[in-house]
Amino acid sequence: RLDSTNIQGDILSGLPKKTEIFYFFRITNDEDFRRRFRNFAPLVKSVDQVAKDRDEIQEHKRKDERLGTKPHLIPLVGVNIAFSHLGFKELKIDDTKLIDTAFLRGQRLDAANLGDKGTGSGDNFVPDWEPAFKEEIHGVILVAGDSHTSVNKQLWQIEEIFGDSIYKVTAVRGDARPGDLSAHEHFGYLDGVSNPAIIGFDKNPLPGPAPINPGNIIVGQEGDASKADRAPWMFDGSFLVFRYLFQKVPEFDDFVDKNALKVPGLTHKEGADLLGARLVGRWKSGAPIDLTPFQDDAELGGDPKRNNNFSFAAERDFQKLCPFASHIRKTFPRADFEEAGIPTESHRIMRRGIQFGPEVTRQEKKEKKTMHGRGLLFACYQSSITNSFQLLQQGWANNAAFPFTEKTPQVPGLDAIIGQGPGRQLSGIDPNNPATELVLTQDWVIPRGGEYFFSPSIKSLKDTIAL
Ligand code: N7H
Repeated sequence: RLDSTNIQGDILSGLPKKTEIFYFFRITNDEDFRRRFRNFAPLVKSVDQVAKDRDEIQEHKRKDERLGTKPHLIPLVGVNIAFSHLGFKELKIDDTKLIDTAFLRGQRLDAANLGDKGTGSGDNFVPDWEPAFKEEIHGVILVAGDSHTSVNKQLWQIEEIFGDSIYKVTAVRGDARPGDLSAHEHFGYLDGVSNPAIIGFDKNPLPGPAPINPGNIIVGQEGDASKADRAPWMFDGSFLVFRYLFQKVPEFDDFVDKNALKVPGLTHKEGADLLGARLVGRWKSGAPIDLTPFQDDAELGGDPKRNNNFSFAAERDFQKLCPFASHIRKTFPRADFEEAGIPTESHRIMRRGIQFGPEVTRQEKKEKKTMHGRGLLFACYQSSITNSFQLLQQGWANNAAFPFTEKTPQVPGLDAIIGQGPGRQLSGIDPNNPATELVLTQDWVIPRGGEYFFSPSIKSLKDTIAL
């Protein structure tokens, strides 16, 4: 059984959030930092505490409904922390048994592998990132909550605890989108639908992909391929990948409009929506096109008992229902793998991102051009970055030949949303002519920074990090 009091809350429960700050810091004085850390550690919420917070939120929601009062959020914050390889080095903590080569090199040196744009080559490659993310970053503090007021207040307290022992490299704030769009990302699609259920943690997994062994997400647990090699302090931790991803929303909308699929019986707008759905693999409502290929079904999209219960099994080696290179099929190919006898569980990730930036303005819509930065603060947890995030981005999304199909000569193409590199095109977009390739005329997701971190257990925060 997992010890939910020992694992940081964001990893398995997801910190409840309407807003979240990722606060990137450098340690300026390691001894001072470790002494002060004793006062910081009690602020860090475990999976168990976050689950209780979620129960409290539900209880308030029910009460509002019972009394007929206007729904309101209760003031609530959650804090988590993670360190980069350079952070552990600064603290003189030996992290070599974390083994992961991507983590040990850091994301800046991995940017070229991920397909990020930049100049130079090899270890001299300089990604086209925000300047702060090209600096040395030792750790990230996550502060999530119901409102800017709660989160800011908590952050001030944290800054006071650490004083001069840390230097703020940068802080980025994410905010859920307003009103009914709060669970949708900026292109408009429902997000946070599909995350792996964990054996020994999720008591009532929803219908969908089989629950996975905890060690695919949590280091040292059953299913962690490097379990035998880890040092004891690494147990119950998890690698956190952060990516600062900007989205070109008016440009995406314009492309989808100009290339609307022409299907008898569908209006131009419906043809455009169908194209968008085939790029993502889901309709904006969240309904998977594997289950409802030609029209949206909002009820299905919003029903957690049905909206993840599909596997592409009906069309392994075919892409009439869902293109191979649609974002969700590329990043989790389900039966494309499993029917070939290849387990996918070691490549799953637990996604915990949040949107940032304002809604698209009237002027941006009119000019079909992004004028304000917006996108996704992408965050995900796993027990191996090389086998999960890095492989998903480099080996799958950016690889035109993936998934490796046996019976069709059609080349899948690049992931329509996050695929990077030359040859941004994909097949399977026109259900009636799946071999026809659609050229994606520009990138809609632009990486502008990131880092690889390790989020230690609650016990290790107290015994290994704090003095
Ligand atoms: Fe993706 N999008 O709006 O198109 N993603 N994603 N993602 N993503 C998913 O299933 C999106 C990114 C995964 O289990 C949905 O919750 C955008 C990166 C995985 O079926 C939508 C960005 C990586 C899944 C989006 C972005 C992934 C997934 C459907 C960047 C990893 C689950 C909703 C700005 C390298 C697949 C859902 C499954 C789902 C979008 C980034 C991976 C709508 C806009 C960088 C594994």
